[in-house]
Formats: sequence, C-alpha cells, structure tokens
Amino acid sequence: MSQKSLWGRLKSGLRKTSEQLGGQLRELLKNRKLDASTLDEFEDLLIQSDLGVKISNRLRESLSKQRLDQEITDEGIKNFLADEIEGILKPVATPLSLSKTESTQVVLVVGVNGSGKTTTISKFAKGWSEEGLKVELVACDTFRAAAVQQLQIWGGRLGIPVYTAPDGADAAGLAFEAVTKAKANKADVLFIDTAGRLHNKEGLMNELQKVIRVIKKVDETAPHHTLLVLDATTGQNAHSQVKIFKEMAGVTGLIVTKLDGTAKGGVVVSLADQYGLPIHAIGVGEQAEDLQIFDAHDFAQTLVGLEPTKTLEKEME
Ligand SMILES: Nc1nc2c(ncn2[C@@H]2O[C@H](COP(=O)(O)OP(=O)(O)OP(=O)(O)O)[C@@H](O)[C@H]2O)c(=O)[nH]1
Ligand SMILES: [Mg+2]
Repeated sequence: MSQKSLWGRLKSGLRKTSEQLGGQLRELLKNRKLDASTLDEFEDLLIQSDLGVKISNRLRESLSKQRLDQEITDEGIKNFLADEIEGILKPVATPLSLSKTESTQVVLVVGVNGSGKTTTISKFAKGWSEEGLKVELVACDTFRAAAVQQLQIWGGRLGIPVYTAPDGADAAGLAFEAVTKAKANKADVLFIDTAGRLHNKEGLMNELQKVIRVIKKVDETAPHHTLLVLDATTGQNAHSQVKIFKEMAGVTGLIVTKLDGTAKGGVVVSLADQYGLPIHAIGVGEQAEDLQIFDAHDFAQTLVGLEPTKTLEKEME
C-alpha cells in the first residue's frame, strides 16, 4: 500500500482529535499575542485532548520561553507542538520485533474486554505469516465460545493452527499445551489470546498470572512479549490499566486502538511520557490496514493537523 493511502487512513483515524486540537488552536491565536492568558488557554486545550496535566504544563513553559509576547501563527504553533510531541514519542515508537529463530517466541496479548486483542492478533498473525514466519494461535478465553470462534475464523482464513479447549476449560492448562505443541511444531511465533473479563478483576489477574507461571514451565524465557491492548476512547483511564497490567502481568509493549472513535488521541502522548513502554502499533479504524506501525513523526504531525513531511516528499517525487 502506498504511503499516501496509509497516511490517509491515519489522517481520517485521528480526525476527531486533530479537528479539536487544530481547530481550537486556530481560534486561540486569532489576532492575539502569546501572552499569559493565551498560554493558559493553550495548556487547557492540551489537557482537553488528553495529553495529561504534566506534559501540557511542560509544553506551556517551553512555548512561553521561546516566544512570549511575539506574534505567532497558527502554522507556527502547530509546528512547535508537533516537534515537541514527536520528541516525546520517538523513544517509544518501536515495531514489535519477531523473527525466525530456533525457539518459538511466545506473545501473550492482554487487555480489558473489547479493547481489540483478538483483532490485533489476527492482523499481526496475517502480517507475520506473509513475512514467511510460522505462526500459531491459542484461544485462552475459554469461557466465551464466540471468542474462540472469532480466532478460529481468522486461523482458518490464514491456514494456521488455532489451539482451543472445551468451554470453561482451564486457560492455563490450554496455554501449557499450546506452548508445548508450538515448540514441537517448530513454530516461530505463538500468539496467546486471553480473556478480557472474568467474574471480577482479581479473577482476571489471577488467571493471567497462572497462565504466565504455567508457560514458564515449558520455557522459562516465555512469554517473550506481553502486549497490552488499550482502547483510546477510555482516555486517561488507559493509565490505570497500564499500571495494573504492568504490575500483574509484566507488560512489555502497548497497542492503542480505536483512535478513530475519540478526540482523546493525546492519550498516546501521555502514555509514552509516563511509562516509556514501547508502543508497537495503533488502531485507527476497523479495516486490516487500520492497524498501523506507530510512527512518531507521522503521528505527531497528523495529531495537530499537519501533513507529515515524508508524505509531501513522496508526492513530489
Ligand atoms: N473503530 C475501531 N474499531 C476497532 C479497532 N480495533 C478493534 N476494533 C473493534 O472493536 C471490537 C472489539 O475488538 P476485539 O478484537 O474483539 O476485542 P477483544 O479485546 O478481543 O475483546 P474481548 O475478546 O471481548 O475481550 C471489534 O468490533 C473490532 O472490530 C479500531 O482501531 N477502530
Ligand atoms: Mg477477544
């Protein structure tokens, strides 16, 4: 797919946030100098877009140092903001790294119900199968027949094995069996899909910890990646999910989905700043192409309503 159409998807996916942020920045600066009251409004606007209080305050300070009482254009302030945001995102914008190796890489995927775990696994499985890796899946959400079925449909389409167990079976037992079989099959990657909801949060965390304990019995270096899938429409709530899952399941990387459904896209920036965990991918819509590798420059530019320079260069070629 061309750069332009990927960016088109990113642009339409981030539209709600960029319209709020970009539109209000324009209003804010109409015939005004960058005095203290404009800076206050600038800070409020960033907070409204879910960038978080800490970063919003830092950006206000940084802007005021550079340009206090100067005339500033709409374009100027967007460029300032995009550069600052890109600086925050750059250290965490890391694609998930999987390769052909001697031993199976186990990727555990966690997150609350409906956040996009199964969708993400399906798209990752497709991508790595196409790259030539031998991928297998296991449906550890054993309490929901629909969840198992959803994964089986994807596995069927891709022609890859999906391990399942009867309704209500022990998730950890299934995970143990799947890791054992995937290793015997010399699979390159095994994705473990997990439940997002059990009778309560404690039950969910206990089950996840049990899954982790049990797969370590097969391979003490597993899971090699533990990915937390977050729904961006929950805004700052995503922070408490990161804290809990990080503590309970040792999250190694994040995927932020449903950015198309919210004006709170700034939450990606506050997550990056707060935890420093790699952000492997973002979801900006329901199509397969809408799960994109997270690119700091493209995201920052698009979020504030600018066009990434790479796209411009590509168009001029
Ligand atoms: N608009 C939009 N929808 C998405 C995105 N990612 C996932 N979805 C949709 O969100 C819904 C839930 O996705 P799932 O992948 O089933 O979520 P899950 O985490 O596996 O959910 P449970 O198995 O119930 O815990 C589906 O209808 C997806 O199509 C996204 O980036 N944008
Ligand atoms: Mg699911």
